[in-house]
Amino acid sequence: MATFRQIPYDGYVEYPVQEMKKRAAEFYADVKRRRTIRDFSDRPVAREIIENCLRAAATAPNGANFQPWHFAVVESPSVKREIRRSAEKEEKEFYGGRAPEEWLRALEPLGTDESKPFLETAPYLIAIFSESYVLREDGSKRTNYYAKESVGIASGILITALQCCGLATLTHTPSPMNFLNQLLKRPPNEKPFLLLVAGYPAENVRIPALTKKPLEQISSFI
Ligand code: IYR
Repeated sequence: MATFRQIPYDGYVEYPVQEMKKRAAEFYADVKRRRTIRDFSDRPVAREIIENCLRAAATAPNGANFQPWHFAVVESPSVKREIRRSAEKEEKEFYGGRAPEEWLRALEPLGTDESKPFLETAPYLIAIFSESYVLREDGSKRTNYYAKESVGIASGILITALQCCGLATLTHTPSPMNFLNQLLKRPPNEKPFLLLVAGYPAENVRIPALTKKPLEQISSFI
């Protein structure tokens, strides 16, 4: 196989150390304002904003540059309605006993339940699919290495990009979510990874008073 042509890396920007410290502190201050919300406004959002956030997500580092993702962006009210109907059906079973007791107890403090009106209210649902393999013309499968890791990184960038331009998100994982393949006409080599809800928060939205583990607990410098 041919190797890629090597070109100068002219995108790198070096900052003076003081500037780096300032940027790190500012980025943290900004990103820590992100909170998952469960109540969205129906205020429309310009498609161009979503498109650039998707372009940003697709810059993610990924296995062998195979870029194993697909973002199905749902604007259509009727498709949103169908997604809500299918998700609530699965979630009803999940909360009604399919989920292990321990899992349901872990969710209790968050107060989540099977009702998912935000799937219809929010202007955008972005179904993120992970492409675990690609079918070659001869019918054989080419593996996409580290597909889940790659799509996880891309999803993180997408969430941060959306926050950066002033939108709120909800990472929703109806379980199971195979119905998304059928509703969004995605092929069987793509597995639903995350259903990202994006839009403006509803007025007076409330969030749980969560805290994050301190740095000492989540890191070690060796
Ligand atoms: N998929 C369910 C359950 C759920 C699971 C976890 I882990 C959460 O952090 C939140 C919810 C739902 O979306 O309600």
